[in-house]
Amino acid sequence: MRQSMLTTDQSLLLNDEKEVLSNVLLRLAEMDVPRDSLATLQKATQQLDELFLIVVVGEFNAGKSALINAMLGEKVLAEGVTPTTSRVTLIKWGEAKTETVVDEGYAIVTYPLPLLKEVNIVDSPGTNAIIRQHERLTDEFVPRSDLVLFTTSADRPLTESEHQFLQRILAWGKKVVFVLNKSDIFEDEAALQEAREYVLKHATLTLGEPPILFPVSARLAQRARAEQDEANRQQLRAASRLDELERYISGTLDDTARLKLKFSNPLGVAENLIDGAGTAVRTQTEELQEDKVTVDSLETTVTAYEHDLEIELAPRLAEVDNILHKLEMRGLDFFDRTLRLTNIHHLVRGDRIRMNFEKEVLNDVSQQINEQVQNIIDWLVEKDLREWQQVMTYLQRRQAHNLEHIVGGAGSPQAVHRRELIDKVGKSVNTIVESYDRVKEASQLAVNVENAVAQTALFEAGAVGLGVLVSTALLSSALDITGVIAAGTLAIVGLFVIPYKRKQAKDDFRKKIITLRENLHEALTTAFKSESANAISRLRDNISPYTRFVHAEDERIQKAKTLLADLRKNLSALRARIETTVD
Ligand SMILES: Nc1nc2c(ncn2[C@@H]2O[C@H](COP(=O)(O)OP(=O)(O)OP(=O)(O)O)[C@@H](O)[C@H]2O)c(=O)[nH]1
Ligand SMILES: [Mg+2]
Repeated sequence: MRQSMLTTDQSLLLNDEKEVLSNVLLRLAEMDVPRDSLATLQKATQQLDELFLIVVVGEFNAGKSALINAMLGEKVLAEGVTPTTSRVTLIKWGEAKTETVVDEGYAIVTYPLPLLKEVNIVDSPGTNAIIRQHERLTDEFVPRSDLVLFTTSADRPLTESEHQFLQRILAWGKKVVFVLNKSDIFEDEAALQEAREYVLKHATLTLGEPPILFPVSARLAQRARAEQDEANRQQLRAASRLDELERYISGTLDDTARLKLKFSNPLGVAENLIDGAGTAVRTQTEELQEDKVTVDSLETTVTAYEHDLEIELAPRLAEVDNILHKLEMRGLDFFDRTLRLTNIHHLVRGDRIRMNFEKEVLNDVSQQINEQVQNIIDWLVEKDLREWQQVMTYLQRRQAHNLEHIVGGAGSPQAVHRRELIDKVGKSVNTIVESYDRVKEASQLAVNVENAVAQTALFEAGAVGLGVLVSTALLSSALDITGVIAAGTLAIVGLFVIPYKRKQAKDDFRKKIITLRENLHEALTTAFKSESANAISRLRDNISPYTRFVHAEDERIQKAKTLLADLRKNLSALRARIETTVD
């Protein structure tokens, strides 16, 4: 037989195709394509390695194994007069000669013959031998075969068991070629002709048309291989008539249409799977659509919330500034009114001035500040609760949509997972909303803000300490004034000392207020910003298992789409190559 049935280009194409297909297999495996679909593709790909499959059948002792040995030119299989081949045996290419008994009825033999890279041959036990093994032959190998060599022995042509077997395999519509082996046993051509006629006649009855029949002698062909003398060798070879059979086999296997079909078959399987995966991906896209909308809404509302907190906090904190600003105004006014010469009699009464200062200036500033801070806290708590409610509404809407659409089946594993996630996230959000305790949240916040404020240097110069500091300053200036009165004249006191003291007291007071305002502003800003940030991250933490999953799914689906498109492109490129390479 020829060493190779493929041209170089066809061999290259075959290699490339195998590579592309194994890549398709790998990629599809990553995409959760059902295992049995992958197995189908794997099998179809493997069949490229068994590009041509010849199945040899016939009764025991017909010389099936001998015929295969003759065609391979090597004694690969055992021959014998008693039933010899006991298992269906696949002979394929391998680096070394090996025999693997797969099970009782099936064995694989490998042999390093180049021809076996393209042609796999199945040898079989006699048709009259163990029936169980025929099932494998008729159901597994015959359907996959390109050619069935129906071998019958010239000394008992077409036996009853062969005939029955022939009927069984006809259903597959396979090409069956008859080999009348052991043609060397006949003394003359007439006897051979008689045997031929017999086979033709009976086979025609079964097939409905005359079969193709090759009388050969496997034995003579084997002898020819072993013969050293060229003339003898050629004579034996001619007498074996094996060339005619081999030419026929090559011609059949070389058939362009059939070869194209062989090359295309696994591509069709791969395309089919890719289409399936594409449909799955499209379904997943649809399933994800509603979630993307929900996630977008969730993200938009949380971002808007974050933004609101940022811009609404400033005017609220400005209210606190305002309280201090009014305090400053009152203070300055107080000094203007109090620290004057006409008031000199009162000035010596430091405790009275301090009382007046507390009453007129300090007033209930601490309480006002407290109230405003409390207002901010209430605002924050209320906003937070409303945000949680909003998030819950979105999740509930999504769940309701799920319930409506669940009728058509549970959907992909991803869809199921996603639904469980929404359920989980929804429940946790629900629990938070339902157990939201405004009072508790507010008092917790108040503690946090107080702590933050207390941690600043403010406490010393703060509202609490303010009265003390201011009155100390006042007292000292008042005492000084008493001293001055004792020592100097009223004119000097009135013209220079009192305005000077007034200015000093005002400056001092203003400085303290500014420090107080800055410190308080910063402490409150920091405290509220950190509380806002906490609120935001608590929200985000709660919904993130869901949003993260939806984002990841979206990304995965996009990638899968690109990948499938690429694979499809590779397959059609191969198809185009098959058209040009096999013709
Ligand atoms: N005279 C002659 N004998 C042959 C020829 N081919 C095979 N034989 C002999 O026939 C016997 C059976 O050959 P096998 O090849 O073992 O037959 P088989 O069909 O494989 O038989 P099982 O494996 O038992 O089914 C052996 O002794 C072979 O030497 C041939 O062309 N002419
Ligand atoms: Mg045999």
